[in-house]
Amino acid sequence: MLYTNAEQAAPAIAACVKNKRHILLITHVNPDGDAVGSLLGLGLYWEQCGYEVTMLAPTPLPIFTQRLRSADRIKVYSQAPVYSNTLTLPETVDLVVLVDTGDVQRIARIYQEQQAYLAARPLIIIDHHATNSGEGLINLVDPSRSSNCELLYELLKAWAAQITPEIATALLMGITTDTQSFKTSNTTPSALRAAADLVEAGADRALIMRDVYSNIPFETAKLLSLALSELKREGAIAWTHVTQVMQRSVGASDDAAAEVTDYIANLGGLKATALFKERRDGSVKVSLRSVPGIDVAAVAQRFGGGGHRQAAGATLQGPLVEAEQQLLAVLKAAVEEAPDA
Ligand SMILES: [Mn+2]
Repeated sequence: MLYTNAEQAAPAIAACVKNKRHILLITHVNPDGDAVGSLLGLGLYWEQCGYEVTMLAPTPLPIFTQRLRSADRIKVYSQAPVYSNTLTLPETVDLVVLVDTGDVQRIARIYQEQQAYLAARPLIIIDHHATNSGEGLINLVDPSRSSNCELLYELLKAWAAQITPEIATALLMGITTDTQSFKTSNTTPSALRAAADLVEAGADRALIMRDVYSNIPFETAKLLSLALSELKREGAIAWTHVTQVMQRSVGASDDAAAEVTDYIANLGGLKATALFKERRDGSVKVSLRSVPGIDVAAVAQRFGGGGHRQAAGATLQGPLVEAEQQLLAVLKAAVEEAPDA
């Protein structure tokens, strides 16, 4: 069943959850603020209702979310004990809920290693990616929402849920980060209203601002300077890259490249930007941003990726130079086809 609206989905999700005891919440690989906010916002609420809840991220949380109260409640699959190599998921789980995850494969190793486990349990998907394939028993997919956390807020509101300051802070984190601080085109009146309601419910706005925006590690700034020195422009497109050598030379973390993506997305006079990040295994992660009218999700999908019209990503095979050439050709065509954007 596919719902595109929280109010319509609320009774069906509530009915499915009602007779369950142990809920496993999972989000996407390389979780962002919206992913972490979604796990905590919904997870803490269901805990408050008396369910046993396990919150799981495929890979470690970004630094800026780690000071959220309860962030340490989230288990990280890739940090499973080395002796087993595969994290054993609790047998008592009788419902799996995927949040902020456009495609089940985006739970990465969990998807590959836990297929039998997942197949044996009902799945609910709650997401805001237009590219969501809707593989759950119940799917709530509303691409009009700025963030999955905004969608979850609508769902909690439909349930007349009690939103504690802790839940409010988690959800506001997701709305704030997915709208890049209320700057993106999906900063709708409803996103702003949700944020206002959450502040009213006691969300710690100051903590989010300090941790997300005034907390850039020194090594990340050094990486930014290296990446900006390689910035290139052709017409209305600008791009740059982050190599493993660059990253290692300044000791930057794996998620430092996100700062480069954000920085170049804020340059004026451009229609699209791309950051190519070389991964340890030699594959290349591209992060695309664009102005309204240019659909970078469609560009990403050509390479097996996905995301939103104005912010999307894909993983390409290396080497870096070839990945750049292939992707830029498609991106240029997309920009040229939309002369009015
Ligand atoms: Mn999101």
